[in-house]
Amino acid sequence: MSEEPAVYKVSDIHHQTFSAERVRRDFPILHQQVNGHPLVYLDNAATTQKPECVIQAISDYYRHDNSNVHRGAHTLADRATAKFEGARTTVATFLNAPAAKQILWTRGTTESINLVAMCWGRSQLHPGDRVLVSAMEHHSNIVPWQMIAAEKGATVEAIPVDSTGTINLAALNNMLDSNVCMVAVGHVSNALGTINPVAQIVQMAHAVGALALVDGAQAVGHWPVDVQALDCDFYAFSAHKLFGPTGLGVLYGKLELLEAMPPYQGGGEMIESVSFAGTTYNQLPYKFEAGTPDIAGAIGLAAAIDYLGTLDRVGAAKHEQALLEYAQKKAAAVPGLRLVGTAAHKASVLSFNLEGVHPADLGTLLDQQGVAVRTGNHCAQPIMDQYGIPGTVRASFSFYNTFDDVDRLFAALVKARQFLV
Ligand code: C6P
Repeated sequence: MSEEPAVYKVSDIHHQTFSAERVRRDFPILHQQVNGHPLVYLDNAATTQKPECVIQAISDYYRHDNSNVHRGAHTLADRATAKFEGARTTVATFLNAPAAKQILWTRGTTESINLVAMCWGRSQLHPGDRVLVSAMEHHSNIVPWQMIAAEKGATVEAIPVDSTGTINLAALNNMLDSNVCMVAVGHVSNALGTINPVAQIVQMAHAVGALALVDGAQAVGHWPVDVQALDCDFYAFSAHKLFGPTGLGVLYGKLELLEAMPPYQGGGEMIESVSFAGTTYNQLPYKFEAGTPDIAGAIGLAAAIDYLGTLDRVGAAKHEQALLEYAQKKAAAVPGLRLVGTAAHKASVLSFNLEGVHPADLGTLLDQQGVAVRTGNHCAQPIMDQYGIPGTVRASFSFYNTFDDVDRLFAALVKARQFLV
């Protein structure tokens, strides 16, 4: 194994008591001017920024260890394989999964959900079966189900969501019957910020013999997740929303389900033996990992998780909630500002519209003042349609944001408003 350069040893970074100001120093990208203003990065639901140790872990891998995994008969290949499989164990520990082989690498949350739809759905769904998803899901937790349902003669139905962005559990209860095979819900809505009661939804699904998939894309960056406590059958997330690199995702699955599911991509690594008489598949997790994986990405994600391990995550979560409350108070004082997503339990996502202003125009004017937000339907068109709006402006906070960032957002908003209304 190569020596870790001293500069990024996570043991050197100690954040015993949470301080956003101190944590910000670990994220080089935050310290720049954009359009002549210090950057205020409030697009964390789209992707989180990467701490120096993640950037260095990836760079170090390419500088010292780059090789293909599982194949080589040489030292670099052994090092790469050890780091890559070590990263899988890091993710398993992070999610409290029973075993590392229950962690599959994918390209992102999107591919993780597609994998379940194609591998589990193709083998298990039958005509008349029902898949339930909430009305506020991201498209990646709707469309894969629609695709496989069309192929198998099943249906995809929306669990109602009310005007605050809260799932109607009574309606879900009425929808559940023995034809429901899968309930797939987001842990946190990317468009509204709602934190869904996923443990309860999993229990309700299991009570009628259905499986439950949780889309954790927007949850993992905010608090530690325990897949055994949730008892979900599948849990999906993307590394890039957890301070890791883009291009890598994770799918956790229960062992007996993963063992029983056929693979959906064929190629190298996923096989045990290949002949023209017939091919047999590799054991878990490799059965689902055809081709050369994103080795550097996995190493970067492990570095991100190690970094989070040095933080006071309870303190970080409290800080994010305080930012949200502060922003909500400031929003209430802006005439014509309407919050979209006002559920009782919310992650630090502030979605809103300003009367008479198109979200895209507002986003552009905020950017000109150095404030980065996302605008549009946030890949959650059904819930936008339900609310009769084309989209929203979304400011999403991470633990490295400050109260000053919130002040800058609202100062920029007031200024933008003068041009637009
Ligand atoms: N949401 C956002 O700005 P990928 O693209 O595969 O890494 O993640 C897809 C995805 C799935 N579920 C939820 C709840 C998500 O928020 C996302 C990605 C980004 O909100 C990009 S659309």
